[in-house]
Amino acid sequence: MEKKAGFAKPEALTDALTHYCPGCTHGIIHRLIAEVIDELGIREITIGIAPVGCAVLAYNYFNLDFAEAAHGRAPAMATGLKRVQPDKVVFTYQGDGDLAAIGTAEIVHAASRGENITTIFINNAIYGMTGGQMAPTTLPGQVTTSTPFGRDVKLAGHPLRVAELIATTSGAAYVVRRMVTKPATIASAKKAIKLAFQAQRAELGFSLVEILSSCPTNWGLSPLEALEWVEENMASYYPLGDYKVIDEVKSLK
Ligand SMILES: Cc1ncc(C[n+]2csc(CCOP(=O)(O)OP(=O)(O)O)c2C)c(N)n1
Ligand code: SF4
Repeated sequence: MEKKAGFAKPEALTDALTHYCPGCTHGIIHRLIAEVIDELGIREITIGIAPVGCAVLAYNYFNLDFAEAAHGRAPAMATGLKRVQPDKVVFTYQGDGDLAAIGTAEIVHAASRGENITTIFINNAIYGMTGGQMAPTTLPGQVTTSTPFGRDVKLAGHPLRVAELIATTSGAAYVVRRMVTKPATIASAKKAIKLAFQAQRAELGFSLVEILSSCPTNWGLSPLEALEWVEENMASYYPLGDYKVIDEVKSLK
């Protein structure tokens, strides 16, 4: 049967089958990024940086130039690539273990320096790839393999709100939080990704789109339950919203 144009695979995705678990929203986010790259016509000039984590093989799934960074170091690699090739569009794709634990210094300083790069930050409140250990973004009371009685904030500290933190940096131009649980929220996430890339093309500085994402496997939930868990538990601790949008970015809309 002929595919409807709207559902055709974006050119910016390869034909490779992904290894993501059923119901994992990494796949949805990959597709949104690819659709945006196609719509902006920037596939030939875009360079992605893959993280360490479940998205470690992202370079196999995107049909564009990709580099692989050591755990948490994607913003440093993106900085170098963008500085030597300022005409390229450079983005990092990072999970919460990658970006908000081992990579905290890199992301804070890249944003603070106002590097003209884009980060797509996947917050699924857990270390997915390594077996479901506590991440910096694990919710208070959340059971993980390393917090079997639930995260005790007195012992393990409080979850880190990354969008709010990065929005305080002077070099950040566009910092927002979205989720991908149903058509309306997915459409909103896509618009945010597009605006982030447009901000970079307009040389306005650092942009970060945090996306609340599901990990049904390590949360021990069905795919549908996991989406509900994002809406009911994650979105209340990590409110969706625009945390920093400088005027020049607003005028791009
Ligand atoms: C230097 C280093 N330390 C630790 C690890 C182990 N490690 C691999 S993935 C990962 C966490 C990934 O979690 P996250 O970034 O949240 O991505 P997810 O798998 O949930 O998508 C860790 C700690 C590693 N590969 N390298
Ligand atoms: S372990 Fe979690 S984050 Fe990793 S692919 Fe499976 S559902 Fe997605």
